[in-house]
Amino acid sequence: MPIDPSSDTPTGPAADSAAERRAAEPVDVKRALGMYRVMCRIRAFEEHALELLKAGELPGVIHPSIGQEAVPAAVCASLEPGDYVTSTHRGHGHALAKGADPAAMMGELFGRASGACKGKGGSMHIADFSIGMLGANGIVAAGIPIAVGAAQGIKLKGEAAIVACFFGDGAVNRGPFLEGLNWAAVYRLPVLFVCEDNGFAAFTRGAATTAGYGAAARAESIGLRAESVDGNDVLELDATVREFAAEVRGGEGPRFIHAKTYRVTGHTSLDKADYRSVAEVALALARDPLKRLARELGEQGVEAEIFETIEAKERDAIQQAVEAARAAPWPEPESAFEDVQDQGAPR
Ligand SMILES: Cc1ncc(C[n+]2csc(CCOP(=O)(O)OP(=O)(O)O)c2C)c(N)n1
Ligand SMILES: [Mg+2]
Repeated sequence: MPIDPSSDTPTGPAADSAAERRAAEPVDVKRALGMYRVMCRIRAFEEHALELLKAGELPGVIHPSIGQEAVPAAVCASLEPGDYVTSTHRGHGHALAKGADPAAMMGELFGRASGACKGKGGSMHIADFSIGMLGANGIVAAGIPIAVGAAQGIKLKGEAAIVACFFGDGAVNRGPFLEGLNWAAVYRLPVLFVCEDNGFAAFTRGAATTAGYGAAARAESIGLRAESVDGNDVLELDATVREFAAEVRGGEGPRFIHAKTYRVTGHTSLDKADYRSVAEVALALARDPLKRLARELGEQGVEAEIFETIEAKERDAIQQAVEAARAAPWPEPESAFEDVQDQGAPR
């Protein structure tokens, strides 16, 4: 029997309210198509990157988020340009959804001077402060205290912004998760915590390493309003994010969303993920967030051509980003000493 990806990790309390919230309102087609566009952009970016890696055109590896696109698309649909996000090692979707330029991101993957970090960061360290993207991060759970610190800064300065903090299901078993949530709750900081539960922490299933009722229950135990939602249903996510983000923005303190999704690829571009069955992956593919939204909007009368046009446009834009990155110069060797934090370092 294949494992149902929707039920292999603990989901905790309030699993039904998100679905009820979503069912209670008519679909805003324009907003839904906007999220569809963002999901297509993320999918096209990563599929192109995987091809380029296979062809030997890109150095290193990437951590693809194919199958998980609904989470950043829905979360960032409720963010303002002045809001912030913190990310993970699997961060392309977070940056793109927050408005990062695909050409600058592709330039970064190629290691070129045109990259978002001038070619010094690579896939796993993309940051762009100009759009509030505070950085991808190779250390599991390290984005959590960064988000909380940013939110403390916002509060001290009396700003109106909020922080969306993305992290994986593996992060909930590390110390910074408790530290960060506790601090945010004590100071009622404007953070929307978003656990992207893709079923795995590297090669291990979440259920094998997570005790009790899981992420949302842990957040509730600290006093945060928390809910588990279907992370492959962008409309369900959107309905919950809108409500929770409005509360965070209104000064009600941090909120927590546990989004159940599925990592369709391996952990990295090198991982064949043969520790799971073909049938299990097929089950997840049937829940693909892009196809699901297209099917549902189609039932409401949105023509198939609209989805095809959006998808083709996003693919073209990414292809152009690839060509721009290929043509961009390498960083000058002297630039290795620019943008480096050296305060207090011995000379
Ligand atoms: C502190 C720390 N421990 C271990 C690792 C090695 N590692 C990299 S990704 C990963 C799994 C993370 O799982 P999860 O948080 O669920 O994120 P996902 O990869 O599923 O997106 C691990 C253990 C690391 N990068 N940092
Ligand atoms: Mg995971």
